[in-house]
Amino acid sequence: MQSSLRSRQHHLICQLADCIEEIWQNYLELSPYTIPKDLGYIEGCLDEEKLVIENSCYQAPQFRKLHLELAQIGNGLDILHCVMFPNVNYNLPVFGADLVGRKGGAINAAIADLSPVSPTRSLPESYQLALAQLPCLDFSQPRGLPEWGDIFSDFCLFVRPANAEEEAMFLQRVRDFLTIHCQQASASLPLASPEDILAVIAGQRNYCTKQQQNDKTRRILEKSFGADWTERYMTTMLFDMPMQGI
Ligand code: BLA
Repeated sequence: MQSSLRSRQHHLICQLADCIEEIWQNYLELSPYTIPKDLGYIEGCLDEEKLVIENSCYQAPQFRKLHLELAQIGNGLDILHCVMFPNVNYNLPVFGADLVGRKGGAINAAIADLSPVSPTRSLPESYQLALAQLPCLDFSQPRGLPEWGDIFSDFCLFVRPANAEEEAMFLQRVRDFLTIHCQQASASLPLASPEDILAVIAGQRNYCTKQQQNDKTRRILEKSFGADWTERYMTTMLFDMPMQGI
């Protein structure tokens, strides 16, 4: 699963990518996921700077899509994007993470969350109990969520890590989120009632609709690939919705 881009990226992105794959391999029964053939490795040009995207995807019994994306713009801006979409017959939250930073410089945005998709907009009780056990963290530069960010949970971490210590704290917190999530998912039972499944579908569709409103992501992609390609990429690769009915 080694990628060529990874070794050239900001060290926190490289560490987080390794951590995500390690936990997926240790806790989940991974199987291949077919990426649309032109969307695995992508190159485009942004203001004459090259944009490179590397995607790797898996699936597992509880997850319809496990997506890890690494991107680099020119030789400077590094991005990690990760989403774990549960199968719609499991009432599980969506794990998401995004890191945006300058190679050799700071990570400007580091966000990670387990976002509820149930009609009550709250995490399953077992998640709340496990997450409440984690120590309180104090970051010197917390960041505020944009308007579409009402999909995120109370446990959402969105910061600009100020130094190596804060970077390590962020990495450990994501490791804890992923470990709790994989343990909870492995122990969870599929939903039986069509109404419950339809509610999860609606929740995941809302999550994707909101994420597709992230103009900062859209703008970066549009500059390199144009509006049509970006719309297709955001709706098929980054935040594809499950079908409306079953
Ligand atoms: C912010 N995402 C950003 C920013 C950029 C990108 C450039 C602005 C950084 C900053 O404000 O300092 C770019 N992110 C990308 C690109 C890709 C990407 C190009 O993933 C993919 C090719 N975004 C996600 C996920 C979450 C997320 C899964 O993809 C959360 C779980 C969140 N990104 C997120 C948020 C912001 C952000 C909340 C801040 C948006 C804002 O302040 O308006």
